[in-house]
Amino acid sequence: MDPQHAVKKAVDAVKDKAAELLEPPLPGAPGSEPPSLEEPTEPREPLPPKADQAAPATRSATGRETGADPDARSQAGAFLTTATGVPLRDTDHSLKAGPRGPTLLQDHHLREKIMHFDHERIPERVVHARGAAAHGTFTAYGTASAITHAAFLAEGVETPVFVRFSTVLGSRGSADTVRDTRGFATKFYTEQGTFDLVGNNIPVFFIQDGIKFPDVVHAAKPHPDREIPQAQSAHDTFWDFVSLHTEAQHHTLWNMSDRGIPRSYRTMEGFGVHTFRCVDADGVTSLVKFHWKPRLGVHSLVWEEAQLLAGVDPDFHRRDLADAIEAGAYPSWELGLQVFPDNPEQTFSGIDLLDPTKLVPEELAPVQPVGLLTLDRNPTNYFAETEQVAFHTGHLVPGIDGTDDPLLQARNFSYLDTQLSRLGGPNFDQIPINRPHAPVNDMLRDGLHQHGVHQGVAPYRPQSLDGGCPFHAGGGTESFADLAVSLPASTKVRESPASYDDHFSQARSFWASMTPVEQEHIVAAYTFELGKVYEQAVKERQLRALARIDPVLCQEVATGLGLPAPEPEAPLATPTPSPALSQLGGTWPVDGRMVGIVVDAGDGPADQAVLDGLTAARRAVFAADMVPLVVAARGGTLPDGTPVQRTFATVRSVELDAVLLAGGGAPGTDALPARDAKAGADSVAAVDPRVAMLVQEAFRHGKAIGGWGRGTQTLAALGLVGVSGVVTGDEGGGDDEAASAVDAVVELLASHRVWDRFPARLGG
Ligand code: HDE
Repeated sequence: MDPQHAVKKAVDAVKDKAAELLEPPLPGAPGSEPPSLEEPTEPREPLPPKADQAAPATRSATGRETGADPDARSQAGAFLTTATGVPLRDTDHSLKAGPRGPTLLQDHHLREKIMHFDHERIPERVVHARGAAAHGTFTAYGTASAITHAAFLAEGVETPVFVRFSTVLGSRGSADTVRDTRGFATKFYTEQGTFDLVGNNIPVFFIQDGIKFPDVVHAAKPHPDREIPQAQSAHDTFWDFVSLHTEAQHHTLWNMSDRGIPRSYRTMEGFGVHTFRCVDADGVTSLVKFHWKPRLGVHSLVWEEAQLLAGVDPDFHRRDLADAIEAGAYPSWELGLQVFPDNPEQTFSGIDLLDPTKLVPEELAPVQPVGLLTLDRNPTNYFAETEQVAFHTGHLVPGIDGTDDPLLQARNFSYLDTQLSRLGGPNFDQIPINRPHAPVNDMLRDGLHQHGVHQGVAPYRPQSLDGGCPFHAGGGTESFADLAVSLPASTKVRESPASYDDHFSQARSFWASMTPVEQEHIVAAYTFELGKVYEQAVKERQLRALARIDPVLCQEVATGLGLPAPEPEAPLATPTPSPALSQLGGTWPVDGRMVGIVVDAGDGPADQAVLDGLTAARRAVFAADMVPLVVAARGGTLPDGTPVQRTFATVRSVELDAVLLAGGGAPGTDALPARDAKAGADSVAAVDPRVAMLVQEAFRHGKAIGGWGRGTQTLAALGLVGVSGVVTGDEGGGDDEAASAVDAVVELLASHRVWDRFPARLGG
């Protein structure tokens, strides 16, 4: 290459890099390089994974680092082979007796291909079937060392993790945004073996004893006769159960609150729910509850958004997690502990720590941060990683143990047992995503899908033929010790302690902790769900339960149902509000938020200002670590080459956190009711009806809206100038107007929604 050409190439590369930093690529490309238009015919190696993707660590089936290239496990080589590596010339035609003849039984390639396809499915999880996951790292602050000798919690220790989020009720293909509890399960691959923290985004549970788990799940899953409704609690069997089994009322109230419809997995808290027992290096024990606190704050959808999203983008949470990681907006959470003295009663401030329907308010026991979790890599293969990962509450490490919570005890049995039918045998710990990062030296042998090639002849103890190995580990902090916990003298019974009989006092406190707008949402959620119930008796019975939570809540829901509100059946305890339970009132980072920028620009001279404003707005959105989506009447590119990501036909307000109008949103040529029903909505002259709907929905959902230049005119035509949370620059437009509109929108987004657009009637 001549030197001039080399210099030009280097300068171009620097320019490209600078442009990429200013306008990084939008997430969502399916492959690591753009495909050719024609089918490729030149043989080449498989494409590498995308830059944001990672696979499980390369460990042997027994946990040893293999040093192998991580790609060694994926398909290799340019040419098609059979499952046994025999090169193949053709996979498009079966072997037949003549071109029109019957298929021959001797076609071993056809048989192998179809046999494998026939068995691609495994049973989905009986609960938490729908999930999304990511790889990351947990870095410990060292603050937990005062109460536990767990090595991964010592200062500065970095532990690889895999986290799977999930809904509980829906099937594997159900929508993400349904009203439900969310799973938050973390696998820590520690040097002392694997620790699984298998939690939820709600700190309490429906039942106090694991023996009731099949009951609550049978009640919540679709009705067995018609198998409807999918992924919903708004049906008779769910409300039949929770209204009779009133220990479920506290958890149900959380589900009916905004916690049941999170905005994102990135904006959810996580809770270990049960109380665990930690032990320090001197053998002193403490009782603890685990909390995950999201750096982005706890945010939720509004119900209409959640419902629309279930149709518009059923993968909304899955996409959001993957896109944020791909865009470099890495989600992170602080792990925190509530610590309680390990007293013989196992209570704290009168709260029974073994009752999983109760929480301990943070005002009584503050959450003490002990480390930071950051998710920074997407899986390379959904099935291999997200589907095959197997969590287990019995995966504990030295320094952390369970307690006698009867819900936890049943889980310790269930999570091992369920993998036998889900993953087909007892060797699921040897699947790549489940392999420990600590050396395994067990005496477990054989079984279906055994991957280990064990040496020696004596997998038993005591023995001398293999030199006595494996030996018992020493009694220090490096080995797991079952803690010697004293038990009171007792009698074998099938009953619960008296303290478990209180089903309402904490539900009352939760209601009292909500701000008025959160209370309004709860009223609406109960009214919706019970409104979907067929049997009058079930509705009336649930109203009786609501009367014991709060008479105003009960009255409001009863009014919506057209039923009388019953009186409480027992005196109501005085609630103790816990402000920490409310989601409102703070400001948080806006990383990875989606901002739609509507533009209608032709190639006339007046349009140049619109395009310049758009460029300035996109840059400002990127600079705020958010993702801009350009929305125009048609796909392709704008006159200045800016790519269009959404058209008026494909966009919907629910996929956006804020809407900016860089241009006027003049009607597209396809604004015809016959083409697109949305385009037939009531229109305002000179504004495309779909743009009008986009803005009106965004307004209704309390989202930040901004406009400048012709965008201001559009907002004026829609009657949205001078109203709360709508930022308008002057009608002349310009770069500065655009950038300052983005700044104002960032400020609004920091508190998530424009809350004063939701005036609440309830008094708090
Ligand atoms: Fe689970 N739960 N659970 N659970 N659970 C499962 O395990 C079970 C409970 C939770 O992403 C299953 O591998 C019983 C509480 C999460 O893979 C199963 C009881 C909490 C996940 C099972 C409970 C959870 C599961 C289904 C009552 C919050 C998804 C497939 C005694 C602290 C993990 C599987 C993933 C999954 C049983 C109660 C959280 C059947 C018997 C309480 C996050 O084993």
